[in-house]
Amino acid sequence: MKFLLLSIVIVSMFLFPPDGRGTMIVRDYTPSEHYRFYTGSDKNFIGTPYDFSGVGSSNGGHWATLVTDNCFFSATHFHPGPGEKVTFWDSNQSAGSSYTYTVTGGTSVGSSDLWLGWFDTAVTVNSSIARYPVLMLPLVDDYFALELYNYGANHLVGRNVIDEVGLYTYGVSSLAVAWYDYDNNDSPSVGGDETYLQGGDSGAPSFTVFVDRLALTGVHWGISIDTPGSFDTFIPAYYVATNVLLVTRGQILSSVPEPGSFFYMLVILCLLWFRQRRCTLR
Ligand SMILES: [Ca+2]
Repeated sequence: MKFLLLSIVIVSMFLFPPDGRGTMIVRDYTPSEHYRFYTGSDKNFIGTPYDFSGVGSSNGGHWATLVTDNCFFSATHFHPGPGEKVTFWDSNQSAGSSYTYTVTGGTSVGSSDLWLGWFDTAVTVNSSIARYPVLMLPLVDDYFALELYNYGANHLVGRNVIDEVGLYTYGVSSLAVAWYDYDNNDSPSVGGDETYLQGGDSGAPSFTVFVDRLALTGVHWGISIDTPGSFDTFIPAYYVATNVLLVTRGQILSSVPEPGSFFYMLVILCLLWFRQRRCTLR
């Protein structure tokens, strides 16, 4: 496992003033390439091959990434609260079909900054809104050098490459994070698409492409300044903890690659054990 350098000075995004939340920096930002809802005839959006319909936003600038019929990921320090409305678009055109749902609740996943929220009703099955799987690779090192599609404020999409995955001690908590630098020197190269997160990006997702489809790796958490770079909460580390919460709502995360039957059995046994204990304690 590659651990983060403790000399990196982190400034978490929630330290930004609420009314001054910036938009993700994309090194050679070009609206026709990086703005999902660009309307010009020269549109050449880098995300065109992929389905971003499951990434929704609220009028409050909060982000929600759909993972099951009713439930979504966001950030504990910056998420849509109960009563807030979240809109999803089923294409890369803001004038196209959109669907709006009201948040009814949510909770942090353990002591992490990962937020699991839910809507009062299931996102309609006819809307073709994506529910994203989590990328579950066998080893932590397998995530090193993975190419990301980072979604950010104002519906921008850029790219970056994971440099580190590990635990970061923050206050009394140890958080599992992925870190990617902003140094114009990535391998594989992402060229002018390289991203550097800003305050308004908190709670939005990072994906990687697995067999031509998007799979979740992170939710934006913070940035480093001395060595410019961005932190995501590393979702795979919270896969089981999220399912412990989801199973009480009759839902479950999906993952790619498809887990072996033994892994499934293990997860289900853990969940049943947990549920039984909860019932016993009532
Ligand atoms: Ca980089």
